[in-house]
Amino acid sequence: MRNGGQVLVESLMALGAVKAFGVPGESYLAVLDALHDTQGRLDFVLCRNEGGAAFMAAAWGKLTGSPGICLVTRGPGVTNASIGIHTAMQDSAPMIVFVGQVGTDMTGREAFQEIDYGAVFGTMAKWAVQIDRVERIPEILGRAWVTATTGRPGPVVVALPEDMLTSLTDAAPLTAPARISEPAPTAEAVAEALALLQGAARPLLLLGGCNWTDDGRRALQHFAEASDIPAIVAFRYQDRFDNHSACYAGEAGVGMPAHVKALIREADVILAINVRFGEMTTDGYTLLSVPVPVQEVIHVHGSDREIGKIYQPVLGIHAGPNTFAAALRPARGGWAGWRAKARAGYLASMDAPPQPSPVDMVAVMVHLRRVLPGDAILTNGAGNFAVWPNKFYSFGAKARLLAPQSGAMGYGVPAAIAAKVAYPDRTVVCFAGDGDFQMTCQELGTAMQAGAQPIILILNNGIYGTIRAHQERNYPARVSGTTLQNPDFTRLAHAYGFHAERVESTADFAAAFDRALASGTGAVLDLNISPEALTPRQTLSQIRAAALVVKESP
Ligand SMILES: Cc1ncc(C[n+]2csc(CCOP(=O)(O)OP(=O)(O)O)c2C)c(N)n1
Ligand SMILES: [Mg+2]
Repeated sequence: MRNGGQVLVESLMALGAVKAFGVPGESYLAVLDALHDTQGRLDFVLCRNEGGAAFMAAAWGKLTGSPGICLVTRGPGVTNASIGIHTAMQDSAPMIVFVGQVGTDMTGREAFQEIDYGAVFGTMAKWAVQIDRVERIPEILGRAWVTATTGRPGPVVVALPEDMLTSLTDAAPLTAPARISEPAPTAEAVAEALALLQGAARPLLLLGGCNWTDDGRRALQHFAEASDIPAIVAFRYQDRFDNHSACYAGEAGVGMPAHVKALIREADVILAINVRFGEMTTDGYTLLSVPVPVQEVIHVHGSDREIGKIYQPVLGIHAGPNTFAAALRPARGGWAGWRAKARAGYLASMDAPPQPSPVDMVAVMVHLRRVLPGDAILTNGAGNFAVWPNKFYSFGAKARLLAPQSGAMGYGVPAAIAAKVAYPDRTVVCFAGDGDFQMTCQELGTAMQAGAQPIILILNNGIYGTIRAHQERNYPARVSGTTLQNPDFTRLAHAYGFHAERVESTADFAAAFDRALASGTGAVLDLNISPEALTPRQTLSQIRAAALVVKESP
C-alpha cells in the first residue's frame, strides 16, 4: 500500500520528471515526504516565492518540451504562482502545477486558504482539476501529462486535497509516459499547401510555438532555403529558426520593425506553422484583417482549436510542426529577390545609432554576438530593455531564447535559473530591467542554494522605462509613478554569493563580462544606462518633444 503522495511522486518519476520547482506548504506534506524517498532523483528546487517557482517551471517546459513541475501550497501559494501559469498559457509551454487543497470533508465552506481551482484557473490554465480519490491519481496525472504536452501545450493545475494525499491505496503508480505520435498531415493537404505556395508571388513562412524537434526545424530550414522563401517568427520565438540562415527575416513581435510589417502586408501567401495568432504577432490584429485576411493563410497547427480561432485560413491543416516540415518538398517560384530583400531588411534592422548612454547597448550586443557560445541561452522579462536580446542578438541553430509572450516582468531571472538547472554547463545570460529584476530578485537565493547561477545583466536606467515612454507619448512632461529609487544591486548580489560589478561605461563592459563568464558563482553586472536611451532609435527627449508638438498643434 502507498499513500497519495507516494503514488504521485513515483508516477511523476516514471513519466520522466527529474526536477520540481516550488515552495513548501503544510497542505502537501505527504508529497514532500515522498520526495524524501527519491534521494534526489526527483530533485526539489526550493524557491523563495511561488511566482519565481512557477516562472521556473514554465521556462523549463519551454526549454525542454517536458512539463515543468511546480509544487505550491493552496490559497496564497497558488495565487502567487498564477503569474507563471498565465505565462505558460500565453507561451503554449507545458507545465503542471500541483497545489495543496483543504480536506474533502470541508470543501466548499471557504475553509482556511481554500480555492475553487476549477473556477479560478479554469480559464487561465489549459486544464484545472482536483483529485478527490487517491486511487485516481494515476489516471488523472496521466491525463494531465498528455494535456500539458500535446496539441497546443500549456499549463495544467492539479489540486490535491490533504486527506486524499494521506489515504492509502493499492493502486499501481504509472510506469511510463504514454507515447503519442504527432498528428501528421495528409498527402493531399501537403500537396495543396505546396500548390498554393507555388502560385504565390510573395510567399512567407511564419513560425512559432513549442513542440519543435531539431529534425523538424532542420527540415523546415532546408525547405525554406531550397525554395528561397523568407521566414519570420512569432513574438519571442526567435530561436525557432536559425537566424544565420539567408531566409531568416526577423520577429513579428512587440515593437515590430517596419520591414517585418511590410513583409506581412506584402506577402500574398503566408504559411503559418505552429503559430497562435496573438496581438503582438499581428500588430494588434491590423496586419492581417479579422476574420478573413487579404493574404491567403495556410495555418498548420497541432491543435485543431487554434485553426480558424481568429483567422479563417484558405487551408487549415491539423498537424504537428515536425511531421508537416518533414513532408514538405522544395517549391520553386523565382522568389530569390523577394527573399533577399527580406533578409536585407533584417540585417539593416540590427544596426542602431550609438546610444546616448554611459553604457551603450549597441556596443554591448556587438560584443555579446561575438563572444557568446552558439548554444547560449538568453532570457528576459518585460521592459524596454528587452529589445536588446530580442532584436539585436542572432540566435543560431542551437541558441535558445526564454522570453514571456505574456509580457510578465520578473520572468528573466527565474527562467535563467531554470535554464542553469537544466543545463549547468551552458552559458545562460539574463537581461533584466531595474524594475523587472526587482520583481523576482529574491530568487538569487534559489540560484545560490541550487548551484544554478546565471549571468544577469541589469539594464539600470532608474525608471519603469516602458511606462515612462507611454506616459511621455500620451501625457508629455508629466512624470507620475515611473521613477525608481534603487538599492545598490552589487551589494544585494554579493549577499547572495554572486560575483557583482557596477559597469559605469561601455569601455568597461568587455572585461567585466569576461570576469562574469569566468566566475564560478554566477554574476550580476549592473549596467549604467541613461534614461535618455529609452528606445534604440528615439530618445526620451525626442519622444517628449514629439508629443508636445502634437499636443500644442491645433
Ligand atoms: C508583472 C508586471 N507588472 C507590470 C507590468 C507593466 N510594465 C511593463 S514594462 C514595465 C516597466 C519595466 O521597467 P524596467 O524593468 O526598469 O525596464 P525598462 O522599461 O526601464 O527598460 C512595467 C511596469 C508588467 N508587464 N508586468
Ligand atoms: Mg528601467
